[in-house]
Parts: sequence; C-alpha cells; structure tokens
Amino acid sequence: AQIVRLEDYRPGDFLIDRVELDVRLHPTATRITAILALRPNPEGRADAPLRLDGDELKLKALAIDGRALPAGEFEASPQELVIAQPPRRPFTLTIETEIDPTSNTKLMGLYRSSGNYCTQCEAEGFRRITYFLDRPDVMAVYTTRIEAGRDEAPVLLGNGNLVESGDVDGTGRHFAVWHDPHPKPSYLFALVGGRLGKIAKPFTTMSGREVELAVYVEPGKENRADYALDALERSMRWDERVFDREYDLDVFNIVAVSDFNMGAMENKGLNIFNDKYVLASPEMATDADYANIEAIIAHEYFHNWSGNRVTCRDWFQLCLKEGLTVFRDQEFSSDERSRPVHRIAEVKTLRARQFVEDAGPLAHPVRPAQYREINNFYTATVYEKGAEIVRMLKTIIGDEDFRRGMDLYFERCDGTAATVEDFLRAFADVTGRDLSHFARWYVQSGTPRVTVRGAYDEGAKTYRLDFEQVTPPTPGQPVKEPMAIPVVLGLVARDGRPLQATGERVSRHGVFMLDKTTDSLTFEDVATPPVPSVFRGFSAPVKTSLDLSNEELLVLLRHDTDAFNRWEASQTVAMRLLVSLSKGDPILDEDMLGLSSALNSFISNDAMRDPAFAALVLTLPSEADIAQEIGRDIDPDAIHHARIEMRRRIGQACRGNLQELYTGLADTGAYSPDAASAGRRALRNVTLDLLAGADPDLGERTAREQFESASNMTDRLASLNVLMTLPGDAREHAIDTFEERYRDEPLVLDKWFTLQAAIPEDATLKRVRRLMSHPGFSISNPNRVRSLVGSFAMLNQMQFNRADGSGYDFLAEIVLRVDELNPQLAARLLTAFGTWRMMEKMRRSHAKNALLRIAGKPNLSRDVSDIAQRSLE
Ligand code: HT7
Ligand code: ZN
Repeated sequence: AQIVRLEDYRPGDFLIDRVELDVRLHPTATRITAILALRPNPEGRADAPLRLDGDELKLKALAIDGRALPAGEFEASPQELVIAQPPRRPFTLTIETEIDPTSNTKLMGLYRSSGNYCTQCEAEGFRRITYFLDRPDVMAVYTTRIEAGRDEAPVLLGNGNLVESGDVDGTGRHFAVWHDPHPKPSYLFALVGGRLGKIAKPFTTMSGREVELAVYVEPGKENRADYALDALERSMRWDERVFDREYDLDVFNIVAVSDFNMGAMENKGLNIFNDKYVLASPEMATDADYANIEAIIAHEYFHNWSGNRVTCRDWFQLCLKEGLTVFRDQEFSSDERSRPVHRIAEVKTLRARQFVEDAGPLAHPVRPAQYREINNFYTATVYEKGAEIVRMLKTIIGDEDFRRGMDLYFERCDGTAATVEDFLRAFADVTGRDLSHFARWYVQSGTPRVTVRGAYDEGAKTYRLDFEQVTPPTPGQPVKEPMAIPVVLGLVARDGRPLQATGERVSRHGVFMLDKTTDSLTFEDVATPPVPSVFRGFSAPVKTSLDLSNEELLVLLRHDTDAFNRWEASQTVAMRLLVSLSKGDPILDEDMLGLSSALNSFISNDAMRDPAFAALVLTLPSEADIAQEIGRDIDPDAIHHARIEMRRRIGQACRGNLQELYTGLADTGAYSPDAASAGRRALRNVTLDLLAGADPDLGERTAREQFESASNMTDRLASLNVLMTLPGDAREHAIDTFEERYRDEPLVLDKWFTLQAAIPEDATLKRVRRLMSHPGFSISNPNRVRSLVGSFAMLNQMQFNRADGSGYDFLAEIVLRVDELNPQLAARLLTAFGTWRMMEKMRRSHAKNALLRIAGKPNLSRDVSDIAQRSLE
C-alpha cells in the first residue's frame, strides 16, 4: 500500500467554501446530493485536474454549474472522481451518490446502529458519503438537509443550528435543515436520524448567550444520561474559567450509539458517543465508568476549541488536537477530583499503554513522519505522550506563560488548519524562548531512560546528582539525540524533613533542565545526607533508574511531600521484589519485611487520610508492568506466580490492619460517584483482594457476602473479580447469578465477558470460545468484541501468551474474521501482539508464526496488513 509522507505535504489545488447536502435517508439506498462551491487554490497548481476522494461510492449524477457533465469529461470509480479540465474559476459541482448504510459494517461514513442512522467521518469517512476533497485543510461552511420517514427517524440532527423543519407533504416523510456557520473540515461532519429519547438543560455562556445542551439515547434509558449531561455542563464552565473558551452555537447535542469504533467523536455541535461513555446508573456502572464518562464528555467538548475552531493541517498533526485535548481533559479531571490521585492514574495508563508501544515494533513519534493507514495512528503515543509534551511545556515555562501562550495560539489560529510548529511558535513568542530543542519530543520516538546517581560530601556539606539519559533505538530511528527533559526535584532528609533544593540551575518553577546526555547538579549547605526525590509529579515521560536502596525509597513513601513520588517509591520497592521472584532469584527476608512493615504502618497511619491514594499504594504492579520491567525472555507463568506469592505475603503480613480497614470502610449509604466515595470503595476492594491472597477461604466467604449484599456495581464487580481468582463452585455460581441478572443489559454483559476472559487459568481459552456463541455476544459489535476477545488478549497475560501458542492462534483467527467486517476493530485487536518480541523463545516463535499467517492472507484490509507488517519488521 502507498505510504503517505509528511515531507510530501503540499496545499490542495482546489478549495471548497460551501457545502450544501441533501441526504434522503433510506435503509439500503440513501441518496446524497452534494452541491460544492469550489474554487482554484491560489497556492495550488494552476493546471491540475480536480481529484475528489471516494470510498465504495456509486455515482448517480454529476453537474458543473447546474449542467450535467458529459461522460467523456470525467472518470468515476468507487474510489475516486476525476475531472481533467475543471473550470479555472469559482464554480459549483453537483454530485449525486447512493450508499447502503445497512450493509456498512466498517462503521465509517453513514451506517446504522440499532436501526438508527449515524455517521463517523474522522479520519477519512466523509468520502464514503460523497466524493470530496477529504483532507482537513479544506474547510467549508455546511448546510445539511436531512429527510427520512417520520416513523423510522422522528429525530433528525446535524451540525450547527436547526434552521428549518417540516413534513414532506403526503409522503409520511419529514425533513430538518441544519446550518453550521463555522468553517470546518469534512471529518467533523455528522448527522443522526432515528428514534431517540432526549434529556436537556439550558446553559448560559460567559457572555450571556443561551445554549440548549441535550443528550439523546435509546428510548427508555434517558435517566441513565443524567451524569453525562451534568459532566457536559461542568466541562463548559471549566473551559470558560480555566481557558477563557466559550461555546459558539445555539445547541450542543450528544448522541449515544451502541456500535462505535472508538470512545466518541467531536463533530461540530453534534458529538456522537459510544453509549458506554454516556449511560450510567449505580446499579450498572462502576466508579471507573463514571470517571471515564466525565473525562470523555469533557474531552470531546474541549475539542470544540482544540480541534474544531483550530484544526489540523494534515493527519501528521493529529497530536496537535489529540495531545492538547487529552492534556485539557486531564486537567479538568484533576480539578474535579484529586490531583495527585489522578496524576498517578494517568501515569499508570501511560506506562501500561504508551511505554509498551514505545518499546515494541509499533513505536512511532508523537508526530509520525509517514503512515500507510491513518486509522492506525490513533495511538497512546499520539494521545497520551502528546499530552505529556504539553504538560512538560507548562512545567518548563510556568502556569502564567503557559496560559498566555494558549491564548495566543487560539487567537492566531482560530478558523485555521494548524501545525505543531504554529503551536510551539505561540509559546516561543510569549516567552522569548527557543523551543527548537524541546520540539524533538514530537519527532523522536522511544522512551528515554534517565539514570540518576547521588553523592553526598560530608566535609563540604554538598550533595551532587549525576544524570545520564539514553533513548533506545526504535523502528526507523537507530540513533537518538538527547532530549530536553524537565526534572522537578526535591531533597528529603532521612528523618523526613524537606531540605532546600534550590540553586542556580533550578528554575523558579523548581525545574532542572536535563538537555545533554550527561549533566550534574550540586546543592550547597546540605546538612545531612538526603534522599533525592526526582521527577516529582512525573515531570517527564521517561523511565528512571535510581541508585537508592529500598530503605531510602521507603523514606520517600513515608515522608515525601510529593504524593506521586510517595506512590512511586512503594511501587519501585514492590517491583524490585516481584522481578526477583519472577526470575527465581532469592529475595532477602529483610527486604520483604521492610516493604510489608512500611505498608503496615502506612495502613495504620495514612490510609484513611486519603483512601483513593492508599488504594493505589496498596495495589501491586500488574503482570504486564512486571513483564515490561524485565523486558526480555519473558515467562508470563513465572510472573503470574510471583505476583500471587507477593500478594499472599503482603496480605498475610498486613492481615490484621487490612481486616480492620475492610470493616471500617463498609458501605454506609446511598451511592454517589464522587471521588471521595469512590476512593473509599477502591480502598476497601483492594483490601479484599489482599485478604483473599492471604487466606483464600476467608477471601471467598467475604467476596461472596459482598457480591450478594452490594448496593452498587463497583462493589459487586470488585467482589466478582476476587472470586475469579478462586476456582470452584462459588465462582461459577456467582458468574451464573450475574448473567441472569444482567442478561438484557449489553454494557453490563460486557463486564461479565471481560472478567471471565481475564481468569488466569488454562480453561479460559475454551471458556472464551464458548462465550463467543453466547446470545449476548456479537462479532460485529466493537464493544462486545473488545470486552471478550480484546480483554483476553490485553488483560490475560498468562493465557494469551500460552506456551503452546494457542492464545496467539485464537487471536489471529478472530482478527481475520473481524477484518472482513470491520478492519479498524481488527487492527486494534492485532496490536495485542505488540509485546511478542519480549517473550521467551518458544512463545516468540509461536507469535511470529501467527503474525506471518495473518500477513500472508490475501485481501487483508490496509489497517490489518499495516499492523501485521510493522509488527514483523
Ligand atoms: N477524534 C476522535 C477520533 C475518533 C476516530 C478516529 C478514527 C476512527 C473512528 C473514530 N472515532 C473517533 C475521538 C477523540 O479523540 O476525541
Ligand atoms: Zn480527541
């Protein structure tokens, strides 16, 4: 397949100023008439043909300035429409196409979900509706007339504001006309038609404009959309308060659909969501679901400025909108919840997804230089590492200059299709700084490793920190340059007192910039040997090697003023022990004792001060985390058993305290999804897990009781997860009870699929195959496939990476089946092979064979063949 390269970017030869669409919805033969106001682009070639993108289109009619175009004057295929000699002046092009939304299983373009019509146009889906210059630097004003049977689709929604609606006399059909005054790229186009229930509330913007906020869901589920609507209102207020950004249309509509390839889509004025990220009730959603809904509603809303008002010039600039918007949604969630707890959660996700990607065959820069299939670049690197870059920028220049830079960026680039350079220029201009070295974060892939060594000079009372950074080679980038790494740091005395850590090379924002391969920093007047606390708040997306003893790390757990590094210290000590256990190395009793007694005193003294934080401290690194830390010749069975052993030891050592905590945190009242209540539940459920590790009988009894008495899904699911680790009748009974209760609730059934797919035992693969025939499962629904097959591959390290290779064979088989229906979904599942090179030899060879089998299959989609090929390179 053809490779698209950033260096080949050039402006298009034509521009489109206005688009008028007339869409006559029909289940299998929807007719679209598009009238495009085109003109030659002064920056394009003067004699170029007009080439419009298409994808699986059927052309029905074509006219220029109202006159039908004779057959010899154009060439049309499902993939392209070419007019060799278009007018060299402004003109209108009328295109009529016909499409079949019912057979659209790719869920790109116009498709049907539970009988409703909806669209997904990012990145290149608009070309599945009409022929178009389907690239983000072509921005037009859209008017959309939608027509449908009134019974089939009583609700008709489009981008912008509703300007007209009515009946089509005598036909049983009706129409709505939507006009969006803001020029936008085609990927932000959307329409919806169907039977939907609605909840709404008014919102007055900061300048006093009235807006109606509405959420549309499957009829009967309206009361499950309250939290989403509330999150929308809070997001809008927050963007006004923190970034001075106001909403700009009369309505803001959100529609929840049950078939969707990703989480949600920020179409102008008409966000379309995976229903998983809208619908919630205490009975059916967990605390994590509520937090995700809040974050994704905010994310899509924030795109209205970072993505829609200022969009991307080309798809290489994807991080410009996604990284920035993730940063904005993270800041929102941190303000709404607990900042340190949220930061730890962000870093856990970054390490689990982005660091893994950066260390594997699919590693790529935050701004890739080339792609074969853009859908494969909606990655943790573009999103999460992209957000880390924005965060580092803020750390380096400080809050005030960051805000001034954002203001300048929005002001300068409003209404344009911008680049990463435009973004950085705004910050360079407000600060007078040269950000060219910093810009390397966008182009160099791989996670830098920073080694830090400390040396105390008793006589001179100085303390020196030596830093060294190395970024490992990644595909296409064998040699790396040093990065500009902000290190936020502090010093802690062994008795816990914070020590002064200022100096010439530490900025007024407390940042030391490591921008060379090696560097040193000396602190004067340090009265006692300190413990360094580096990368506070995880100030840069790097891996760190510290020459600190476990004992010194436990000083940080006890005393650091930086909550992130307190947590990090607990995890580092636990990780060291887990790695030794996994490798079969002996671990010293004193090291084990050191950790368990530190955790024991942490439970007695600190746990109830911040339960959410305590839950994080008491959660052991996952099996996938341990595998990453070991990095090569991985034996997932050994890792699994090491973690079980460690959980048992900690559980036993802290048993008394854990039992007390569990009882003290008992559920007391009506459910509320707020962060403090969620934190208490999280801590209680971690406690239950450790107790079950220490004493399986007690664990089973307690988990069963909790399962039966739980008043909310968080506690019910947590108890079920504990039961999953305890084979036997009680577990199977709980699985059956849960199914009976939630059989008719697809989103809850997804949780049921996931928890069974993650059971760490040999029989799981058979169970997963059996569940694929469950009446609630559907191979064409992305949520179902992800919750069963995706969870097996991504969450069940031991069973996906089975020594006999059958886990890999299973995934390969499903990827090939799904590819025939939905290539995007298939390609995402396939990324589970991203760690295959780290495995021990036998597993490596099985994984490679499975990948070769996929890559060798004829007629693969571009999505899957791209991932398969890159995974093998
Ligand atoms: N910007 C949206 C990305 C998206 C998407 C991309 C490709 C295929 C389907 C998709 N659905 C949504 C979502 C976001 O990041 O906000
Ligand atoms: Zn986004």
